[in-house]
Amino acid sequence: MSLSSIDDVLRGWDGELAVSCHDERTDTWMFIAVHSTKLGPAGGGTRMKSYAAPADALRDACLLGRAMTLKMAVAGLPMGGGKSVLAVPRELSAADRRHLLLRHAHNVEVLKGSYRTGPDMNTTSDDMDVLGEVTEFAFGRSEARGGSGSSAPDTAVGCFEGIKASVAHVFGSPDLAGRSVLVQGVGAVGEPLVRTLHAAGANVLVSDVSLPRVSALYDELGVEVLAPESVIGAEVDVYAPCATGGVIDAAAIPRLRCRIVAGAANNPLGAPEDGELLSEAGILYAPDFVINGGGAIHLIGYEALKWSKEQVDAGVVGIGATLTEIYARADAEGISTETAAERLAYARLGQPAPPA
Ligand code: PPY
Repeated sequence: MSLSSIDDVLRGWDGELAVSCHDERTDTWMFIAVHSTKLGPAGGGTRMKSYAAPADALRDACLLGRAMTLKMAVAGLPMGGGKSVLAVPRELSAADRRHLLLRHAHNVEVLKGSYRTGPDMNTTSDDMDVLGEVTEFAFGRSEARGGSGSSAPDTAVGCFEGIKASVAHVFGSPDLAGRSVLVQGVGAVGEPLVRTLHAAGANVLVSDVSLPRVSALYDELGVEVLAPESVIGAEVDVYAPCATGGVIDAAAIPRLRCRIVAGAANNPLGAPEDGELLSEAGILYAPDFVINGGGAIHLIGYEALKWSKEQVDAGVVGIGATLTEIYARADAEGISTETAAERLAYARLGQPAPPA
């Protein structure tokens, strides 16, 4: 990611506000980006990660917060969008991690419910339990502490439904038997996704920067393992990025040999216009904020809306139908699927979509 200044980040951002502080004990920059409260309190997870510069972390929070606004709107949830980033300089000791989480919980509490957090990259239900000692505005606490537990399995289910809808659009049938699907990143979401795809008869390929993770799946399911540098050029029906964002950029797109990009990673595109480049390359793109909405549906459904399991499951499975509708609109209007999805979100927000 390029080095950027706070000036670049906030001038170009259409969100409501970003709050920040620096934690001296852990040398961590802490950001909360509240992108929109138009449809309800801003919701979005807390990400813990290292960045080259504080402004890069702020940019991540701002763009991820915007994606949350679109995600909530498309999923029909009465919430706005936001995100937090704890830009740690290194992996923290347990005591330092707890200190940082308690400070973050205090910051969330200061926002009095206008921003509500949850687990995200490198944070878990256990971390939400720590936040819960200070603030009630943390979704995804453990079931023992009154939360709805990990939303990752439901994110995987939504992604699976989205892959089927995408395969149906391109190949005329949602049947995954014999279809090749490459899952990049086999963590909390990617791993259950691999199992579901495998059970559905797909020819699953996996890649992860962590060798133990992929070798466990190789031993158990016999899935093919790809080196991280072979992912972009892999000849597969579906490429499912389920790890970090920014993997599909102007340099990667001409090298892609897949028919479909449909994965659970947030912000997989390097830049907004990369959605158009994928479309021009004849690759069907499942917009991230639609296909990865299962986690938000799980957290908000169970905890804010008090939905039953049947209602949450129906919401998560509905991601397939939402994508089918977006693909039909994109075809009918001659626009990219990213643009069609953004227009759907902005229509629900009652705001004009930014120019494509
Ligand atoms: C995500 O879907 O990326 C999230 O961050 C999930 C979420 C949704 C609502 C509150 C907290 C986290």
